[in-house]
Amino acid sequence: MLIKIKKASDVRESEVTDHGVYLNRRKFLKTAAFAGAGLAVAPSLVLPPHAQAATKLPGVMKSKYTVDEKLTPLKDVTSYNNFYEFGTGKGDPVKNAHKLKPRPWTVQIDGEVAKPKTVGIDDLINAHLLEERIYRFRCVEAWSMVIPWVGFPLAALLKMVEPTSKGKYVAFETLVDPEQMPGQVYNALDWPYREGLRIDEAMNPLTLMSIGLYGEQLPNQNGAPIRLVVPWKYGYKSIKSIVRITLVEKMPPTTWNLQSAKEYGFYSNVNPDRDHPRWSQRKERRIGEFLKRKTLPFNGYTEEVASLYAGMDLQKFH
Ligand SMILES: Nc1nc2c(c(=O)[nH]1)N[C@H]1C(S)=C(S)[C@@H](COP(=O)(O)O)O[C@H]1N2
Ligand SMILES: [Mo]
Repeated sequence: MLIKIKKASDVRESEVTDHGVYLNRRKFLKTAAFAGAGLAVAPSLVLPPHAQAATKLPGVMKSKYTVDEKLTPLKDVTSYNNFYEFGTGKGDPVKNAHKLKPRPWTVQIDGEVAKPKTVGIDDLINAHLLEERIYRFRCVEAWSMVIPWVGFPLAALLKMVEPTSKGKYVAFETLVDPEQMPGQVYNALDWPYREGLRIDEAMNPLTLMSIGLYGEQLPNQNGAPIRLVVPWKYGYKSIKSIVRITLVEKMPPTTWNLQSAKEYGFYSNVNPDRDHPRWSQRKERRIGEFLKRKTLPFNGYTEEVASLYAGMDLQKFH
């Protein structure tokens, strides 16, 4: 069953008009954010008076990078989670993540870049056009969801800091603070949680920095205030609650690869032809469905990403 990715030409006129208004507003904010002193002068986003909820994100455009599939209910998206900083059980994050304080929050962007920055989360958000993208999300544990994320391409953030020619990989780190993340008292993983991408994977238009889902700010258990979403890779690549993004020359260490290199490679592309040493990856359970579905190569995003791996042995470089 192939998934239809909406082309720009499929977008209805009404959507274009509605979102055009928002687009102009975001453009204005973006221009203002970069005028003169740069991010420091970004105006904070003011909610329109008719906004229904304080957390409802304004100015979000529909994206052409969207799949046309039934959404996983919000309740499942926010109560069946992997976030080991709050415990190793699927129900632990929703119980424990209230301890996380997603504001104030800063993200340090450094390493092989011409313009390193440490930027407040709201300035970072205001500097970008926000899009809603419905992506499939496939956990390495053979379950999947369909989630309407809100965010902006990682490529846009990277352009802002200007990677140098030595910036061949991007490394990400989650917050370390056992007071806010009680699971960090235990050594279930080696903290901070770390992930990494090759620069061309990071620059691919599908690679999203997410700040919300279902039209609202990210719930803590889903990685507030900002997390990565890489829809053609297993879920663990999509690192949550990011505090640092570093451009590096060499392939960076990643948490799950350090834990067990045979089970979790650096690339971690969804691949039904490469079994996890302890279970098959041929099928998956879509949360909320009874029958299993076939897992698709690159999670169904072959057209967009297969060229990144041309000529590579995907069994070896798993
Ligand atoms: N910091 C951090 N990020 C993380 C994890 C984690 O334990 N810690 N778990 C990963 C795994 S295994 C998955 S499947 C997804 C789950 O994202 P969700 O709970 O929003 O569905 O988050 C990923 N990002
Ligand atoms: Mo996962």
